[in-house]
Amino acid sequence: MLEKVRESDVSRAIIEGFTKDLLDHTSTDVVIVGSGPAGLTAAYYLSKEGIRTLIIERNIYAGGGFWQGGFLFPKTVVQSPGNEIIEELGVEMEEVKPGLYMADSFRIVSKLLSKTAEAGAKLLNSTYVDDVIYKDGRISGVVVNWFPITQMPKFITCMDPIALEAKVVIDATGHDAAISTRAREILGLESIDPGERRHGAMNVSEAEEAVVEHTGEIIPGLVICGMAVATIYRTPRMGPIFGGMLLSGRKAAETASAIVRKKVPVE
Ligand code: 48H
Repeated sequence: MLEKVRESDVSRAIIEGFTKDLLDHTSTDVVIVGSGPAGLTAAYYLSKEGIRTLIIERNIYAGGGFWQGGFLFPKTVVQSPGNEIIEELGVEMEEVKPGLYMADSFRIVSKLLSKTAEAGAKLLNSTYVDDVIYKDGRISGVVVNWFPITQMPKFITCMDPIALEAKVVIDATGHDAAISTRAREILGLESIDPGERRHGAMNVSEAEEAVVEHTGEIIPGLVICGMAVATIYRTPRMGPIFGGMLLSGRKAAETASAIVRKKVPVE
């Protein structure tokens, strides 16, 4: 026999639980925008360190492009030393060539998600970041709204967003580089059409090195990582390999942690 439950108790549990999480993060240490491989890896390392971390994802599910390898095939390939991050999660990888590793995408993503949740990070899904807070020369938070409202007819979309403050915002929005693009526009550095392709042609090894190298604090209070780096710095694309995304996410976590703890940022 299943426990008998009152409908209103189910509603109350959802409303109270969600409201508590949101209130806990109206002002937090780090907001990560985007839950692909780079953003999730950053969230995993930050929350493991006890840093209050909120991931914001416009999709209903977290994982971004990490649920598939190339050509919609769900096999994830990484090169060394990216495999060490995956193996640290407890997922064994097959070495397909010296230094090149492969495993089922859903094993990796589900492990990364569960370890990140267990470490204390919170996920605000179906929510998109529309703008940033910019004060005293720093990015100091994000402006958010429900993603479904972007799909509604224009005449009923006059719904104001809310703002969440953070000591550091991480742009992990992938190809869009949505947060860095907006921040650079505010500073008069860039004005581009949304969706414009900005990375270079494919060159796996150069692309992967460049993503990790340029990961860092791009504007005070804003750290960029993952594919967004290739978009902003116009470096080559790497195609369906994820070592650079993972190492970039880890470097973003180190950089954000240093800012939160007011240490010298990672070079
Ligand atoms: C809330 C947003 C917003 C917004 C976007 O695309 P991702 O998987 O990004 P990365 O950088 O972690 O990984 C990139 C990788 O998946 C990839 O595309 C590669 C390696 N390409 C190589 C190539 O040659 O093409 O995840 C980004 C996430 C997604 O889930 C978006 O839904 C989310 O960010 N997002 N969430 N507010 N404004 N913009």
